[in-house]
Amino acid sequence: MADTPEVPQQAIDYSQRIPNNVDLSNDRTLQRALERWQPAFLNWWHETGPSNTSDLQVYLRTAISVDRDGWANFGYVRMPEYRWGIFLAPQDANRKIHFGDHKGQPVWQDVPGEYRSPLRRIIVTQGDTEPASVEQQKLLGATCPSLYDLRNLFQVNVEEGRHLWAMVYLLHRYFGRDGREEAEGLLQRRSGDANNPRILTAFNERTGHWLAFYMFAFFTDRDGKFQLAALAESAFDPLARTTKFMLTEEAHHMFIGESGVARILQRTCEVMNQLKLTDPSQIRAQGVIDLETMQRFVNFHYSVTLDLFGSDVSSNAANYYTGALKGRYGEANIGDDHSLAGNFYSVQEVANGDIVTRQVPALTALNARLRDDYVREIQAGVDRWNKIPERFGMPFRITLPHLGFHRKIGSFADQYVTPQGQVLSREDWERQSADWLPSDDDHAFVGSLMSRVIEPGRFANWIAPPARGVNNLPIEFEYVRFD
Ligand code: BYC
Repeated sequence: MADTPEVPQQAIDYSQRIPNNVDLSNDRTLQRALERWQPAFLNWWHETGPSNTSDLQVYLRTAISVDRDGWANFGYVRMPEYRWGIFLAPQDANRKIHFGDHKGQPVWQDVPGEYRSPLRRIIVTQGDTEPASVEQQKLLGATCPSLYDLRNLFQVNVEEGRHLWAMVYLLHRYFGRDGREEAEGLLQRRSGDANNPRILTAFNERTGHWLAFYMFAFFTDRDGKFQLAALAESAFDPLARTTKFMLTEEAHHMFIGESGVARILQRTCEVMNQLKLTDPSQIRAQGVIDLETMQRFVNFHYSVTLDLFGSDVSSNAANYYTGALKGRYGEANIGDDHSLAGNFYSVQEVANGDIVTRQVPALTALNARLRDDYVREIQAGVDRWNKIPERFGMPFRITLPHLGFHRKIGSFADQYVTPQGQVLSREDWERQSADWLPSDDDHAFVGSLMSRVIEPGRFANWIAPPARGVNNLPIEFEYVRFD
Protein backbone atom coordinates (compact mmCIF):
# COMPACT_ATOMS: atom_id res chain seq x y z
CA MET A 1 0.00 0.00 0.00
CA ALA A 2 1.28 3.48 -0.87
CA ASP A 3 2.22 5.74 2.01
CA THR A 4 -0.36 8.45 2.69
CA PRO A 5 1.42 11.75 3.31
CA GLU A 6 0.31 13.24 6.59
CA VAL A 7 -1.66 16.46 6.36
CA PRO A 8 -2.06 17.98 9.81
CA GLN A 9 -5.77 18.73 10.29
CA GLN A 10 -6.59 21.82 12.29
CA ALA A 11 -9.41 21.89 14.82
CA ILE A 12 -11.51 25.07 14.79
CA ASP A 13 -9.78 27.59 17.03
CA TYR A 14 -12.43 29.69 18.77
CA SER A 15 -9.94 31.58 20.90
CA GLN A 16 -9.16 33.79 17.91
CA ARG A 17 -10.96 36.93 16.82
CA ILE A 18 -11.76 35.06 13.63
CA PRO A 19 -12.48 31.41 14.49
CA ASN A 20 -10.78 29.21 11.91
CA ASN A 21 -9.23 25.87 11.11
CA VAL A 22 -6.75 27.27 8.58
CA ASP A 23 -4.02 28.23 11.05
CA LEU A 24 -4.69 31.91 10.50
CA SER A 25 -2.43 32.99 13.39
CA ASN A 26 0.60 31.79 11.42
CA ASP A 27 -0.19 34.05 8.47
CA ARG A 28 -0.08 37.50 10.04
CA THR A 29 -0.59 39.45 6.81
CA LEU A 30 -3.72 37.53 5.94
CA GLN A 31 -4.94 37.67 9.52
CA ARG A 32 -4.55 41.46 9.58
CA ALA A 33 -6.31 41.86 6.23
CA LEU A 34 -9.25 39.74 7.37
CA GLU A 35 -9.37 41.54 10.74
CA ARG A 36 -9.73 44.76 8.77
CA TRP A 37 -12.59 43.27 6.74
CA GLN A 38 -14.34 41.97 9.88
CA PRO A 39 -15.68 45.36 11.14
CA ALA A 40 -16.92 46.14 7.62
CA PHE A 41 -18.76 42.80 7.67
CA LEU A 42 -20.32 43.64 11.04
CA ASN A 43 -21.36 47.07 9.75
CA TRP A 44 -22.97 45.34 6.78
CA TRP A 45 -24.76 42.91 9.15
CA HIS A 46 -26.07 45.78 11.31
CA GLU A 47 -27.22 47.75 8.28
CA THR A 48 -28.71 45.04 6.07
CA GLY A 49 -28.99 41.92 8.24
CA PRO A 50 -32.16 40.92 10.12
CA SER A 51 -33.82 44.09 11.35
CA ASN A 52 -33.98 45.03 15.08
CA THR A 53 -32.50 41.79 16.33
CA SER A 54 -29.27 42.77 18.10
CA ASP A 55 -30.65 42.09 21.58
CA LEU A 56 -32.48 38.83 20.86
CA GLN A 57 -31.11 35.57 22.17
CA VAL A 58 -31.52 32.94 19.48
CA TYR A 59 -31.15 29.19 19.93
CA LEU A 60 -28.60 28.65 17.16
CA ARG A 61 -26.34 25.94 15.91
CA THR A 62 -22.67 26.84 15.60
CA ALA A 63 -20.05 24.67 13.94
CA ILE A 64 -17.53 23.42 16.48
CA SER A 65 -15.61 21.01 14.31
CA VAL A 66 -15.65 20.04 10.66
CA ASP A 67 -15.80 16.30 11.36
CA ARG A 68 -18.76 14.44 10.01
CA ASP A 69 -20.50 14.15 13.38
CA GLY A 70 -19.27 16.83 15.69
CA TRP A 71 -19.85 20.04 13.85
CA ALA A 72 -23.07 21.30 15.38
CA ASN A 73 -23.32 22.89 18.81
CA PHE A 74 -26.62 24.40 19.98
CA GLY A 75 -27.10 27.29 22.40
CA TYR A 76 -28.47 30.81 22.83
CA VAL A 77 -26.52 33.45 20.92
CA ARG A 78 -27.05 37.15 20.28
CA MET A 79 -26.63 37.27 16.53
CA PRO A 80 -24.03 40.03 16.23
CA GLU A 81 -21.91 37.83 18.55
CA TYR A 82 -22.26 34.74 16.33
CA ARG A 83 -18.77 33.29 15.77
CA TRP A 84 -18.50 33.67 12.00
CA GLY A 85 -15.29 32.09 10.86
CA ILE A 86 -13.35 30.16 8.27
CA PHE A 87 -13.85 26.40 8.21
CA LEU A 88 -12.58 24.10 5.49
CA ALA A 89 -13.30 20.38 5.22
CA PRO A 90 -10.20 18.25 5.96
CA GLN A 91 -7.50 18.05 3.31
CA ASP A 92 -6.85 14.79 1.49
CA ALA A 93 -3.16 14.77 0.58
CA ASN A 94 -3.73 12.19 -2.16
CA ARG A 95 -6.50 14.01 -3.93
CA LYS A 96 -6.06 14.10 -7.70
CA ILE A 97 -7.84 16.09 -10.38
CA HIS A 98 -10.50 13.72 -11.67
CA PHE A 99 -11.91 15.42 -14.77
CA GLY A 100 -11.01 17.76 -17.61
CA ASP A 101 -7.65 18.36 -19.30
CA HIS A 102 -5.55 17.99 -16.12
CA LYS A 103 -7.06 14.69 -15.04
CA GLY A 104 -4.68 12.57 -12.95
CA GLN A 105 -2.51 15.49 -11.78
CA PRO A 106 -2.43 16.50 -8.10
CA VAL A 107 -5.01 19.10 -7.13
CA TRP A 108 -3.78 22.70 -6.77
CA GLN A 109 -3.09 24.32 -3.43
CA ASP A 110 -2.67 27.65 -5.19
CA VAL A 111 -4.32 29.35 -8.14
CA PRO A 112 -2.61 28.70 -11.50
CA GLY A 113 -2.05 32.01 -13.32
CA GLU A 114 -4.05 30.90 -16.38
CA TYR A 115 -7.17 30.27 -14.25
CA ARG A 116 -6.93 33.25 -11.97
CA SER A 117 -9.59 35.30 -13.69
CA PRO A 118 -12.31 32.61 -14.17
CA LEU A 119 -11.76 31.27 -10.64
CA ARG A 120 -12.09 34.74 -9.18
CA ARG A 121 -15.26 35.26 -11.19
CA ILE A 122 -16.81 31.99 -9.95
CA ILE A 123 -15.91 32.74 -6.33
CA VAL A 124 -17.25 36.30 -6.53
CA THR A 125 -20.51 35.12 -8.15
CA GLN A 126 -20.97 32.48 -5.48
CA GLY A 127 -19.96 34.87 -2.69
CA ASP A 128 -22.35 37.57 -3.92
CA THR A 129 -25.43 35.35 -3.44
CA GLU A 130 -24.77 34.84 0.28
CA PRO A 131 -25.14 38.41 1.60
CA ALA A 132 -27.81 39.01 -1.07
CA SER A 133 -30.12 36.41 0.46
CA VAL A 134 -29.66 37.92 3.93
CA GLU A 135 -30.61 41.33 2.52
CA GLN A 136 -33.67 39.87 0.79
CA GLN A 137 -34.89 38.43 4.09
CA LYS A 138 -34.10 41.43 6.29
CA LEU A 139 -37.67 42.31 7.29
CA LEU A 140 -39.20 38.85 7.66
CA GLY A 141 -38.60 38.63 11.41
CA ALA A 142 -41.32 41.24 12.01
CA THR A 143 -44.02 38.86 10.70
CA CYS A 144 -42.81 35.44 11.86
CA PRO A 145 -45.51 32.73 12.11
CA SER A 146 -43.89 31.24 15.24
CA LEU A 147 -40.74 31.29 17.40
CA TYR A 148 -39.67 28.02 15.77
CA ASP A 149 -39.81 29.63 12.31
CA LEU A 150 -38.15 32.82 13.52
CA ARG A 151 -35.24 30.83 14.85
CA ASN A 152 -34.93 28.90 11.58
CA LEU A 153 -34.84 32.15 9.59
CA PHE A 154 -32.03 33.48 11.79
CA GLN A 155 -30.13 30.18 11.52
CA VAL A 156 -30.21 30.50 7.74
CA ASN A 157 -29.15 34.16 7.94
CA VAL A 158 -26.10 33.58 10.13
CA GLU A 159 -25.00 30.64 8.00
CA GLU A 160 -25.31 32.64 4.79
CA GLY A 161 -23.14 35.20 6.57
CA ARG A 162 -20.58 32.47 7.21
CA HIS A 163 -20.72 31.35 3.60
CA LEU A 164 -19.77 34.88 2.68
CA TRP A 165 -16.77 34.55 5.01
CA ALA A 166 -15.84 31.32 3.23
CA MET A 167 -15.62 33.04 -0.16
CA VAL A 168 -13.93 36.13 1.29
CA TYR A 169 -11.23 33.94 2.82
CA LEU A 170 -10.47 32.51 -0.63
CA LEU A 171 -10.38 36.00 -2.18
CA HIS A 172 -8.05 37.39 0.50
CA ARG A 173 -5.80 34.39 0.73
CA TYR A 174 -5.35 33.56 -2.96
CA PHE A 175 -6.15 36.64 -5.06
CA GLY A 176 -4.05 39.42 -3.52
CA ARG A 177 -5.14 42.98 -4.02
CA ASP A 178 -7.83 42.12 -6.61
CA GLY A 179 -9.29 39.67 -4.13
CA ARG A 180 -9.40 42.27 -1.35
CA GLU A 181 -11.18 44.69 -3.66
CA GLU A 182 -13.70 42.03 -4.64
CA ALA A 183 -14.27 41.25 -0.94
CA GLU A 184 -15.12 44.91 -0.36
CA GLY A 185 -17.47 44.85 -3.36
CA LEU A 186 -19.34 41.95 -1.78
CA LEU A 187 -20.29 44.26 1.10
CA GLN A 188 -21.13 47.18 -1.18
CA ARG A 189 -23.61 45.72 -3.69
CA ARG A 190 -27.17 45.53 -2.40
CA SER A 191 -30.03 43.24 -3.35
CA GLY A 192 -32.49 45.12 -5.54
CA ASP A 193 -30.41 48.33 -5.65
CA ALA A 194 -30.96 50.15 -8.95
CA ASN A 195 -27.34 51.37 -9.16
CA ASN A 196 -25.36 48.58 -7.54
CA PRO A 197 -27.44 45.38 -7.58
CA ARG A 198 -26.40 41.83 -6.73
CA ILE A 199 -24.91 39.89 -9.66
CA LEU A 200 -27.57 37.24 -10.34
CA THR A 201 -31.16 38.25 -11.04
CA ALA A 202 -32.92 35.95 -8.56
CA PHE A 203 -30.99 37.62 -5.76
CA ASN A 204 -32.50 40.98 -6.57
CA GLU A 205 -36.09 39.77 -6.19
CA ARG A 206 -37.94 40.69 -3.02
CA THR A 207 -38.63 38.08 -0.33
CA GLY A 208 -41.52 40.06 1.09
CA HIS A 209 -43.30 37.36 3.06
CA TRP A 210 -42.85 33.90 4.50
CA LEU A 211 -44.36 32.01 1.58
CA ALA A 212 -41.69 33.57 -0.65
CA PHE A 213 -39.06 32.67 1.97
CA TYR A 214 -40.00 28.98 2.06
CA MET A 215 -40.23 28.82 -1.73
CA PHE A 216 -36.81 30.50 -1.99
CA ALA A 217 -35.30 28.07 0.54
CA PHE A 218 -36.75 25.09 -1.35
CA PHE A 219 -35.96 26.17 -4.92
CA THR A 220 -33.05 28.60 -4.69
CA ASP A 221 -31.08 27.07 -1.83
CA ARG A 222 -31.19 23.82 -3.80
CA ASP A 223 -29.51 25.63 -6.70
CA GLY A 224 -26.93 26.55 -4.05
CA LYS A 225 -26.53 22.87 -3.26
CA PHE A 226 -25.94 21.92 -6.90
CA GLN A 227 -23.57 24.81 -7.61
CA LEU A 228 -21.60 24.12 -4.43
CA ALA A 229 -21.47 20.40 -5.24
CA ALA A 230 -20.07 21.23 -8.70
CA LEU A 231 -17.45 23.50 -7.07
CA ALA A 232 -16.63 20.81 -4.49
CA GLU A 233 -15.19 18.81 -7.44
CA SER A 234 -12.78 21.66 -8.29
CA ALA A 235 -9.07 21.11 -8.86
CA PHE A 236 -8.50 24.24 -6.77
CA ASP A 237 -8.44 22.34 -3.49
CA PRO A 238 -9.21 25.22 -1.07
CA LEU A 239 -12.39 25.95 -3.06
CA ALA A 240 -13.34 22.26 -3.05
CA ARG A 241 -12.77 21.98 0.70
CA THR A 242 -14.64 25.14 1.65
CA THR A 243 -17.67 24.35 -0.53
CA LYS A 244 -17.76 20.80 0.85
CA PHE A 245 -18.20 22.19 4.34
CA MET A 246 -20.80 24.74 3.18
CA LEU A 247 -22.87 21.86 1.79
CA THR A 248 -23.37 20.42 5.28
CA GLU A 249 -25.23 23.62 6.22
CA GLU A 250 -27.19 23.87 2.97
CA ALA A 251 -29.14 20.67 3.73
CA HIS A 252 -30.87 22.32 6.68
CA HIS A 253 -31.84 25.38 4.62
CA MET A 254 -33.55 23.15 2.06
CA PHE A 255 -35.33 21.29 4.85
CA ILE A 256 -36.72 24.60 6.12
CA GLY A 257 -38.04 25.40 2.65
CA GLU A 258 -39.52 22.01 1.91
CA SER A 259 -41.14 21.56 5.32
CA GLY A 260 -42.35 25.19 5.35
CA VAL A 261 -44.27 24.77 2.08
CA ALA A 262 -45.50 21.33 3.22
CA ARG A 263 -46.88 22.83 6.46
CA ILE A 264 -48.76 25.52 4.47
CA LEU A 265 -50.24 22.85 2.17
CA GLN A 266 -51.19 20.78 5.21
CA ARG A 267 -53.01 23.67 6.85
CA THR A 268 -54.87 24.65 3.67
CA CYS A 269 -55.95 21.05 3.05
CA GLU A 270 -57.13 20.73 6.68
CA VAL A 271 -59.33 23.81 6.33
CA MET A 272 -60.65 22.77 2.90
CA ASN A 273 -61.44 19.33 4.22
CA GLN A 274 -63.07 20.50 7.43
CA LEU A 275 -65.29 23.09 5.79
CA LYS A 276 -65.70 21.25 2.46
CA LEU A 277 -64.37 24.22 0.47
CA THR A 278 -62.94 24.29 -3.06
CA ASP A 279 -63.46 27.91 -4.12
CA PRO A 280 -60.21 29.90 -3.71
CA SER A 281 -61.97 33.03 -2.45
CA GLN A 282 -63.80 31.06 0.25
CA ILE A 283 -60.56 29.36 1.20
CA ARG A 284 -58.82 32.74 1.43
CA ALA A 285 -61.65 34.02 3.59
CA GLN A 286 -60.61 31.40 6.16
CA GLY A 287 -57.18 33.01 6.36
CA VAL A 288 -55.26 30.23 4.60
CA ILE A 289 -53.48 30.22 1.22
CA ASP A 290 -55.44 28.57 -1.60
CA LEU A 291 -53.68 25.87 -3.60
CA GLU A 292 -53.90 27.81 -6.89
CA THR A 293 -51.90 30.64 -5.31
CA MET A 294 -49.33 28.10 -4.09
CA GLN A 295 -49.00 26.85 -7.68
CA ARG A 296 -48.38 30.39 -8.99
CA PHE A 297 -45.59 30.87 -6.44
CA VAL A 298 -44.08 27.52 -7.46
CA ASN A 299 -44.13 28.68 -11.10
CA PHE A 300 -42.36 31.91 -10.19
CA HIS A 301 -39.64 30.58 -7.88
CA TYR A 302 -38.88 27.57 -10.06
CA SER A 303 -38.48 29.59 -13.26
CA VAL A 304 -36.41 32.33 -11.63
CA THR A 305 -34.14 29.72 -10.07
CA LEU A 306 -33.65 27.89 -13.39
CA ASP A 307 -32.11 31.12 -14.68
CA LEU A 308 -29.37 30.75 -12.05
CA PHE A 309 -27.85 27.86 -13.98
CA GLY A 310 -26.76 30.23 -16.77
CA SER A 311 -27.18 29.61 -20.51
CA ASP A 312 -28.06 26.05 -21.54
CA VAL A 313 -25.22 26.15 -24.04
CA SER A 314 -22.23 27.97 -22.57
CA SER A 315 -18.59 28.16 -23.58
CA ASN A 316 -17.85 29.49 -20.08
CA ALA A 317 -19.18 26.24 -18.61
CA ALA A 318 -17.09 24.19 -21.10
CA ASN A 319 -13.94 26.11 -20.14
CA TYR A 320 -14.65 25.71 -16.43
CA TYR A 321 -14.90 21.95 -16.96
CA THR A 322 -11.86 21.37 -19.20
CA GLY A 323 -9.87 23.56 -16.79
CA ALA A 324 -11.22 21.43 -13.89
CA LEU A 325 -12.51 24.54 -12.10
CA LYS A 326 -16.07 23.24 -11.80
CA GLY A 327 -17.24 19.65 -12.26
CA ARG A 328 -20.56 17.93 -12.80
CA TYR A 329 -22.90 16.97 -9.98
CA GLY A 330 -21.49 13.77 -8.45
CA GLU A 331 -18.56 13.82 -10.93
CA ALA A 332 -16.66 11.04 -9.16
CA ASN A 333 -19.62 8.66 -9.42
CA ILE A 334 -20.24 9.12 -13.14
CA GLY A 335 -18.97 6.17 -15.20
CA ASP A 336 -17.47 7.90 -18.24
CA ASP A 337 -14.06 9.22 -19.26
CA HIS A 338 -14.56 12.57 -17.41
CA SER A 339 -13.35 14.55 -20.40
CA LEU A 340 -16.60 14.55 -22.47
CA ALA A 341 -14.73 15.06 -25.77
CA GLY A 342 -16.95 13.73 -28.56
CA ASN A 343 -20.01 13.32 -26.28
CA PHE A 344 -23.36 14.96 -26.93
CA TYR A 345 -26.19 16.14 -24.70
CA SER A 346 -29.81 17.07 -25.51
CA VAL A 347 -31.00 20.61 -24.94
CA GLN A 348 -34.36 22.17 -25.75
CA GLU A 349 -34.95 25.40 -27.62
CA VAL A 350 -37.56 27.15 -29.76
CA ALA A 351 -37.33 26.77 -33.56
CA ASN A 352 -40.07 28.11 -35.88
CA GLY A 353 -42.53 28.49 -33.05
CA ASP A 354 -42.06 24.96 -31.70
CA ILE A 355 -39.99 23.53 -28.89
CA VAL A 356 -37.39 21.16 -30.34
CA THR A 357 -34.61 19.04 -28.88
CA ARG A 358 -31.11 19.53 -30.23
CA GLN A 359 -27.93 17.53 -29.65
CA VAL A 360 -24.99 19.73 -28.71
CA PRO A 361 -21.43 18.91 -27.61
CA ALA A 362 -21.76 17.73 -24.00
CA LEU A 363 -18.97 20.04 -22.90
CA THR A 364 -20.98 23.09 -23.85
CA ALA A 365 -24.18 21.78 -22.20
CA LEU A 366 -22.87 21.49 -18.66
CA ASN A 367 -25.13 24.22 -17.28
CA ALA A 368 -28.12 22.40 -18.81
CA ARG A 369 -26.94 19.10 -17.37
CA LEU A 370 -26.50 20.50 -13.86
CA ARG A 371 -29.94 22.06 -14.15
CA ASP A 372 -31.45 18.72 -15.29
CA ASP A 373 -29.91 17.02 -12.23
CA TYR A 374 -31.42 19.79 -10.10
CA VAL A 375 -34.86 19.39 -11.72
CA ARG A 376 -34.89 15.69 -10.84
CA GLU A 377 -34.40 16.48 -7.15
CA ILE A 378 -36.94 19.29 -7.25
CA GLN A 379 -39.50 16.95 -8.84
CA ALA A 380 -38.92 14.44 -6.02
CA GLY A 381 -39.61 17.19 -3.47
CA VAL A 382 -42.79 18.24 -5.30
CA ASP A 383 -43.90 14.57 -5.29
CA ARG A 384 -43.47 14.59 -1.50
CA TRP A 385 -45.59 17.77 -1.26
CA ASN A 386 -48.29 16.14 -3.38
CA LYS A 387 -48.74 13.34 -0.86
CA ILE A 388 -50.49 15.95 1.33
CA PRO A 389 -53.56 16.66 -0.88
CA GLU A 390 -53.50 12.97 -1.79
CA ARG A 391 -53.85 12.00 1.89
CA PHE A 392 -56.89 14.29 2.11
CA GLY A 393 -58.38 12.64 -0.99
CA MET A 394 -58.09 15.85 -2.99
CA PRO A 395 -57.35 15.75 -6.72
CA PHE A 396 -55.09 18.86 -6.68
CA ARG A 397 -51.39 18.32 -7.48
CA ILE A 398 -48.55 20.86 -7.65
CA THR A 399 -46.82 20.64 -11.04
CA LEU A 400 -43.57 22.10 -12.32
CA PRO A 401 -43.98 24.36 -15.34
CA HIS A 402 -42.12 23.67 -18.59
CA LEU A 403 -38.39 24.56 -18.63
CA GLY A 404 -39.13 27.35 -21.08
CA PHE A 405 -41.74 29.07 -18.92
CA HIS A 406 -40.92 32.64 -17.78
CA ARG A 407 -37.20 32.52 -18.51
CA LYS A 408 -34.77 35.43 -18.78
CA ILE A 409 -31.50 33.54 -19.31
CA GLY A 410 -30.65 30.81 -21.84
CA SER A 411 -32.40 29.38 -24.91
CA PHE A 412 -35.87 30.39 -23.77
CA ALA A 413 -35.06 34.01 -22.95
CA ASP A 414 -37.31 36.28 -25.06
CA GLN A 415 -39.69 33.37 -25.76
CA TYR A 416 -43.23 33.19 -24.45
CA VAL A 417 -43.86 29.64 -23.27
CA THR A 418 -46.85 28.44 -21.25
CA PRO A 419 -46.43 26.20 -18.18
CA GLN A 420 -47.56 23.33 -20.45
CA GLY A 421 -44.82 24.09 -22.99
CA GLN A 422 -46.78 25.84 -25.72
CA VAL A 423 -45.06 28.75 -27.50
CA LEU A 424 -47.24 31.86 -27.61
CA SER A 425 -47.03 35.33 -29.10
CA ARG A 426 -46.07 38.05 -26.66
CA GLU A 427 -49.62 39.47 -26.71
CA ASP A 428 -51.21 36.09 -25.90
CA TRP A 429 -48.70 35.45 -23.14
CA GLU A 430 -49.30 38.81 -21.55
CA ARG A 431 -53.04 38.26 -21.65
CA GLN A 432 -52.78 34.92 -19.83
CA SER A 433 -49.71 35.18 -17.64
CA ALA A 434 -51.67 36.54 -14.65
CA ASP A 435 -53.10 33.00 -14.31
CA TRP A 436 -49.61 31.58 -14.00
CA LEU A 437 -47.57 34.03 -11.94
CA PRO A 438 -48.28 35.65 -8.57
CA SER A 439 -50.05 38.98 -9.09
CA ASP A 440 -49.74 42.07 -6.89
CA ASP A 441 -53.06 40.99 -5.45
CA ASP A 442 -51.64 37.54 -4.54
CA HIS A 443 -48.70 39.22 -2.81
CA ALA A 444 -51.04 41.58 -1.01
CA PHE A 445 -53.28 38.71 0.12
CA VAL A 446 -50.36 36.59 1.37
CA GLY A 447 -48.89 39.73 2.97
CA SER A 448 -52.20 40.37 4.75
CA LEU A 449 -51.90 37.00 6.53
CA MET A 450 -48.49 37.80 7.92
CA SER A 451 -48.57 38.87 11.53
CA ARG A 452 -46.11 38.22 14.27
CA VAL A 453 -46.71 35.17 16.45
CA ILE A 454 -44.15 34.85 19.25
CA GLU A 455 -45.90 32.95 22.06
CA PRO A 456 -43.92 29.70 22.48
CA GLY A 457 -45.77 26.80 20.84
CA ARG A 458 -48.26 28.98 18.95
CA PHE A 459 -48.43 29.09 15.14
CA ALA A 460 -50.09 31.48 12.70
CA ASN A 461 -53.40 30.23 11.32
CA TRP A 462 -52.06 29.75 7.76
CA ILE A 463 -49.35 27.20 8.62
CA ALA A 464 -49.42 23.86 10.45
CA PRO A 465 -46.91 23.21 13.27
CA PRO A 466 -43.82 21.18 12.34
CA ALA A 467 -43.64 17.46 13.09
CA ARG A 468 -40.87 18.05 15.65
CA GLY A 469 -38.80 20.82 17.18
CA VAL A 470 -35.14 21.77 16.68
CA ASN A 471 -32.46 19.47 18.11
CA ASN A 472 -35.08 17.12 19.65
CA LEU A 473 -36.57 19.94 21.74
CA PRO A 474 -40.33 20.35 22.07
CA ILE A 475 -42.17 22.52 19.55
CA GLU A 476 -43.14 24.93 22.35
CA PHE A 477 -39.50 25.53 23.37
CA GLU A 478 -38.57 29.23 23.61
CA TYR A 479 -36.37 29.27 20.49
CA VAL A 480 -35.93 33.04 20.64
CA ARG A 481 -35.77 35.11 23.83
CA PHE A 482 -36.66 38.77 23.71
CA ASP A 483 -35.25 39.83 27.09
N1 BYC B 1 -28.39 36.51 -13.86
O1 BYC B 1 -22.22 31.34 -20.10
P1 BYC B 1 -23.27 31.95 -19.24
C1 BYC B 1 -26.55 29.97 -3.68
C2 BYC B 1 -24.58 36.10 -17.34
S1 BYC B 1 -27.12 29.91 -5.30
C3 BYC B 1 -27.66 37.49 -14.46
O2 BYC B 1 -24.66 31.61 -19.44
P2 BYC B 1 -22.02 30.83 -17.03
C4 BYC B 1 -27.48 30.45 -2.65
C5 BYC B 1 -23.16 35.66 -17.13
O3 BYC B 1 -22.58 36.32 -16.00
C6 BYC B 1 -25.73 29.38 -6.26
N2 BYC B 1 -26.68 37.23 -15.36
O4 BYC B 1 -23.02 31.77 -17.74
C7 BYC B 1 -28.82 30.11 -2.68
C8 BYC B 1 -22.53 36.04 -18.45
O5 BYC B 1 -22.30 37.45 -18.46
P3 BYC B 1 -21.09 38.11 -19.30
C9 BYC B 1 -24.78 30.48 -6.68
C10 BYC B 1 -26.40 35.94 -15.67
O6 BYC B 1 -20.87 31.67 -16.64
C11 BYC B 1 -29.69 30.63 -1.71
C12 BYC B 1 -23.63 35.76 -19.45
O7 BYC B 1 -24.85 35.80 -18.70
N3 BYC B 1 -23.57 29.94 -7.21
O8 BYC B 1 -25.46 29.63 -3.42
O9 BYC B 1 -21.79 29.56 -17.74
C13 BYC B 1 -29.20 31.45 -0.71
C14 BYC B 1 -23.51 34.44 -20.15
O10 BYC B 1 -23.03 33.50 -19.22
C15 BYC B 1 -27.10 34.88 -15.08
C16 BYC B 1 -23.19 30.02 -8.49
O11 BYC B 1 -23.90 30.57 -9.28
C17 BYC B 1 -28.14 35.20 -14.15
N4 BYC B 1 -28.88 34.26 -13.55
O12 BYC B 1 -22.94 30.41 -15.82
C18 BYC B 1 -27.86 31.78 -0.68
C19 BYC B 1 -21.89 29.35 -8.85
N5 BYC B 1 -26.63 33.72 -15.59
O13 BYC B 1 -19.81 37.59 -18.70
C20 BYC B 1 -27.00 31.28 -1.63
C21 BYC B 1 -20.89 30.24 -9.50
C22 BYC B 1 -25.67 34.04 -16.46
O14 BYC B 1 -21.30 37.67 -20.70
N6 BYC B 1 -21.33 30.76 -10.77
N7 BYC B 1 -25.51 35.37 -16.51
O15 BYC B 1 -21.27 39.58 -19.02
C23 BYC B 1 -21.28 30.08 -11.94
O16 BYC B 1 -20.87 28.95 -11.97
C24 BYC B 1 -21.71 30.75 -13.20
O17 BYC B 1 -21.37 32.08 -13.13
C25 BYC B 1 -23.23 30.66 -13.51
C26 BYC B 1 -23.45 31.26 -14.92
C27 BYC B 1 -23.71 29.24 -13.42
C28 BYC B 1 -24.05 31.53 -12.56
